[in-house]
Amino acid sequence: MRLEAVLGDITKQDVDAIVNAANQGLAGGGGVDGAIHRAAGARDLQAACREIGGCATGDAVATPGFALRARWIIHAVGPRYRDGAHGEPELLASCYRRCLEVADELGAQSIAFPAISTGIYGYPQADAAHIAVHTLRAAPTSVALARLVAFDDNTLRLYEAELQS
Ligand code: AR6
Repeated sequence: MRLEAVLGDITKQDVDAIVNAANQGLAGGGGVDGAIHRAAGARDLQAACREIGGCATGDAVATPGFALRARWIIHAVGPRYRDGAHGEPELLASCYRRCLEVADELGAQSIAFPAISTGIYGYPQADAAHIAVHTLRAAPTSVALARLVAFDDNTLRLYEAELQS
């Protein structure tokens, strides 16, 4: 699998599946979740999420992409960061692994990830970038391309450093 990092808006990515940084209730919210709901069509996406009902922290579920260019949205629920000693690294790594597993089940060839948990959920950006790159590199998958979409320059720099290491 090719792994790359770009600066941009995940809702604009031309990939088979984009990942949403969701909450356990799949209830929508701010940050990237709000942007994805607006771009996909909030009514359709809310109805699809309601039908699924919810998702555990560390897990991921798929809905259609509706008005997005991406055919699917994979909703992953990252951990809320407390101090790093409450299973946060394992739960964040699990999100990335589960997204690839769901992508494989869907037959998606390309997937774009936001920096899960690093906004409202408070995960330190450098630690989260390390986990994202190392987990994706180690995961067995049929996905051909995984793109890490940074929404700010600092996150992009962190991804680039991890990709070079
Ligand atoms: N494209 C790419 N990345 C983005 C975009 C975008 N359009 N918008 C924001 N980001 P957050 P979390 C980045 O807070 O920390 C929601 O209310 C943002 O800069 O969206 O996992 C959910 O419903 C940051 O780097 O997600 C949950 O309740 C990253 O996306 C909760 O927030 C993640 O920030 C989840 O919090």
